[in-house]
Amino acid sequence: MEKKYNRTLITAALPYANGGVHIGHLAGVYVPADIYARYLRLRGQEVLFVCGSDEHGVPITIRARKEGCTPQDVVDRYHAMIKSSFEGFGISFDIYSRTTSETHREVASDFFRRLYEKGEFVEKESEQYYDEEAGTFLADRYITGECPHCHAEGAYGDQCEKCGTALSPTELINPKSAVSGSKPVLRKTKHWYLPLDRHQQWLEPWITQEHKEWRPNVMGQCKSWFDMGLQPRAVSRDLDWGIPVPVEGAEGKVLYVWFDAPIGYISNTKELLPDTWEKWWKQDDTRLVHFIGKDNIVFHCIVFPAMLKAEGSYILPDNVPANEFLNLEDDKISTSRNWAIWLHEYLEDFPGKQDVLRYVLTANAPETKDNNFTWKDFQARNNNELVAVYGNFVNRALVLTHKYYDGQVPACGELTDYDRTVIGEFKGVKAEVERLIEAFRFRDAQKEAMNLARIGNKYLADSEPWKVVKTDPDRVRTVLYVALQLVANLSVAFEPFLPFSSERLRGMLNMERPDWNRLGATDLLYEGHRLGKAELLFEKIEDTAVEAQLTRLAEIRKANEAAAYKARPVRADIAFEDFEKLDIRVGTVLECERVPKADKLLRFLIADGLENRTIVSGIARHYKPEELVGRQICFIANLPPRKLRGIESQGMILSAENFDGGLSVITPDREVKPGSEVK
Ligand code: B3M
Ligand code: ZN
Repeated sequence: MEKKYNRTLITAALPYANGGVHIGHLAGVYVPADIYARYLRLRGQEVLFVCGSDEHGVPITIRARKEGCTPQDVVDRYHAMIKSSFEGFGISFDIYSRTTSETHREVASDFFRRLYEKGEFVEKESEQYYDEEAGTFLADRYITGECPHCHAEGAYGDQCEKCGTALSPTELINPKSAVSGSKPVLRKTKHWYLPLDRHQQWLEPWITQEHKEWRPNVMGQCKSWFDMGLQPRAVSRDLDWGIPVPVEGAEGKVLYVWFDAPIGYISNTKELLPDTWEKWWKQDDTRLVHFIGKDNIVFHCIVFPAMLKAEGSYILPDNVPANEFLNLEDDKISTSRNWAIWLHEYLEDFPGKQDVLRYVLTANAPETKDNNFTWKDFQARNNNELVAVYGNFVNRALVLTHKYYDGQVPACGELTDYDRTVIGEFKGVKAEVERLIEAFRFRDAQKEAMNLARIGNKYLADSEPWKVVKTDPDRVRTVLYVALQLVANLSVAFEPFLPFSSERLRGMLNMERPDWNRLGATDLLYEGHRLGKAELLFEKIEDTAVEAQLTRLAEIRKANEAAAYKARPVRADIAFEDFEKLDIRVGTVLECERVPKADKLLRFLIADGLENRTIVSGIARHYKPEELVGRQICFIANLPPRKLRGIESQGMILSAENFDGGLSVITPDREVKPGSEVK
């Protein structure tokens, strides 16, 4: 049965305030949510779009400890930064607040207390690691040790990053507290659990039968949780950062971050609308939609609905369109490895080009599977689609109108069959875009919008008004009239996707804010309407801009490799006499040249203080021969001669091998006489 909804409450996952937001977040959550919100508003529906920073949880305390500041300092800094990134990209939240707000503390505490009083929790004692030196229980992330599976050192209490296995802290071999470095001990502690096992009986049919329309990736994850059987989940933690558990006997305990964070959607609504918030959360003619990334599915489809149901007065989500992940240049985006494009950096590097990124991220949206962002594709989509198709069409239509009709919309003459076919095509776009957006298929919806521009370009190319103007001015009037209607339609169709460009385009058209319901109409601009000034809607992105980004990523990759480098362990001891057997000398390079047909080898003639000697060395990839002539090098002088490519090599040149395989010859610090010994 189709429900009758009168308003839509849209939430976007609350980003953790312990780092910036990057293109993965934008593509996965915030751009699709924003497209949806803008679209519904354009259609004249009652919409509320809510988000905010998620400011509790262990990672924030770890970051604070590392930086030597308080958790509040950390979240203050990142909250401001995240908020301004979202504003920069035109993410049209009605409110962007934070979970350290006073309202949130109240709402979350009340929520917990209510479940507690209704007997919706189970209390359980368990044993957990405690740091006696620091006098604190340890979150899983605060305990490190040897991985029981791959035996790597430094595995965390919740996961070994080396082999990826999920762990529990008691599995670690030789556990160590990350707070004091001491050996933690097990201590009894009490926590409150949400008995999800009890909720499975309604959750499972609610999702698998009543919400068959949810995305397959979402449904798949839910089903696998149900198949494993839901387990009680602790909703409190022993931690000093968070919202205190508001019941007696809970000193030193706070709400688990995943308990308070989704309540943030509610508190932010209440903060914005203190008098009417309940209609958004408690009236079943409100449709609730959560936009999230795939790693948050279980919390939004299972845990939060169970909390809402247990509370008893709230509606449940109607859909949870979760996206998969976006990779960057074929590698997983990673905050810790800085493998990301940060929004605040993009805004600095490409000022005024927010829509380009919005466009590319939607075109590559990871809706059904993980997807990849590359700078080359970014450039290609900008240059070949936004500039060559959309911008080009708009520019031709406007410039011709300025040229032939002094910037006024001409009168439409008689339509030909061809005109009617074209109009028919663009009339169809509205229904198609609507169908796709409502099915959360934003990629395809944007493609449809772009189709309008393709239709327009082809229409102008086929009709050639610049040629016909000499022979049939009436025809040109009609062609430009139709083309201008198409341009106006583009500004409407793209409004949810590319709001900045739509606004600029409306300026060029001298047009009011669009009404979605008029999309497809052929009288968006009237005869005689005066256009604004024509400008370029999009600019080409040059190779140099893309290369600068690729260079930056290459540097990050290099730095990561360097950081991952571990020195090779020292070999077994040798006797001193063995060392003395080696005869290492300094020589001066007299000649150096490539060995033909051997791309690794260089032939050296070395002055060694006796007779000159020839040495062949495999360092051709690391030096140009002329760089080395005249330089002093070190070589082993008493190795038996060896033939390499037909050349007798009398010794071995010493070089240091960098972690990345690069070779660097060893040179005495001050010049010495050729033949000097190295000891
Ligand atoms: N902060 C996780 C994340 O950013 C979490 C989302 C909370 S939504 C209530 O991936
Ligand atoms: Zn491991």
